[in-house]
Amino acid sequence: MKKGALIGCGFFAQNHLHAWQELSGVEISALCDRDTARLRGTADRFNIERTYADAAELLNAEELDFVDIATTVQTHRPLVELAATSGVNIICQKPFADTMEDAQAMTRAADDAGVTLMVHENFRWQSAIRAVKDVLDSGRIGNPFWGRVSFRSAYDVYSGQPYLATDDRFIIQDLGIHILDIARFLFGDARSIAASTKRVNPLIKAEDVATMMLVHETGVTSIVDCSYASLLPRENFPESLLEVDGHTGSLRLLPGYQLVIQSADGTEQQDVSPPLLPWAERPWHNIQESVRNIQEHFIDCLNASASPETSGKDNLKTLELVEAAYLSATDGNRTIQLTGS
Ligand code: NAD
Ligand code: 89V
Repeated sequence: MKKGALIGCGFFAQNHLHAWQELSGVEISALCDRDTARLRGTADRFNIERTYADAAELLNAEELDFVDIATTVQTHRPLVELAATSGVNIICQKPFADTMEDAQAMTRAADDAGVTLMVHENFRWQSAIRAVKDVLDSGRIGNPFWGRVSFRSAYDVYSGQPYLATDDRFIIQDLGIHILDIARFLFGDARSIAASTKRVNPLIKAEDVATMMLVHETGVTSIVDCSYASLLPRENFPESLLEVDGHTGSLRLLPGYQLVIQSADGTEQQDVSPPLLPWAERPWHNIQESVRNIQEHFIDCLNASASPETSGKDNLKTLELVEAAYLSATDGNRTIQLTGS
């Protein structure tokens, strides 16, 4: 049995706790939040007795295999470094860091301490995205040469996550980071990126629209486009739509989780809708299922002493794309060459 503690009992952490409770071989034995009302409410809801207002106290007092850090980005570095020096494994929410320097410091701290560090980069764990990856790996559409990963919505994300309206960065750092990670997952690491951003909603501080073009090491060119300012006939939140063209066919992941595959054998349509877990609610069920899947992967990796798919080191490459996209957008949309971190 792996024993963990959750740090940060806010909006999204409730999903983590539902998922931990559903998984076997893992138990969340303590909670930490500096907001006492949130701490108490979450402890009561999930029936967890041991609670702390301070993460250092938690780590001093508890015998843990891991901590699950579900705070916002500003506190990730101090909490990850604290957990690493305490010798516990770490799963940390995205965005992993505000700067590459912070991200590199955290991966170094984990390496020095010999602990596993995984970033909770969950979109690639959505079942529809996994289904697309399986088709690509099967070779049914041949070698992909072009792709598009698209997330366009007018869903009100600000009421659940008010910081999204006031932070200095918005859609690339919060959502684009997932969509860029999906592009990496499907098409491989990127060699270059160019980006354009826009703020359409006058009531928020930062950009709510971003369009990016990536050239991948595999030779794929991809478009990654995100918007929270697109009022469409059908609201698709929080679906990522996909288009991939390969040498012998193509695929499309259409609204409603409909996957259409065109190959020399003809057209096939599959329903790749995510299951509605007992604790989940529409339309978030797609994200909620991916939370369960990524947390299960984390425990599997701890049990097998294996490196997680979205380890801290792996996530440096997604973060480098985020940083390069902002640089491009503020510097005439120029193409930025990536170093591979
Ligand atoms: P939130 O503000 O609702 O919750 C964060 C909580 O952390 C708060 O209760 C706060 O008091 C607590 N906290 C902050 N610093 C702390 C510290 N040092 N010690 C103890 N407690 C501390 O935020 P949220 O909306 O739940 O988002 C949390 C993270 O989850 C963000 O990084 C966000 O980007 C991410 N998120 C991820 C997904 C996803 O699909 N992966 C979805 C939504 C949010
Ligand atoms: O997944 C996320 O990080 C969320 C949302 C889907 C609203 O962008 O913040």
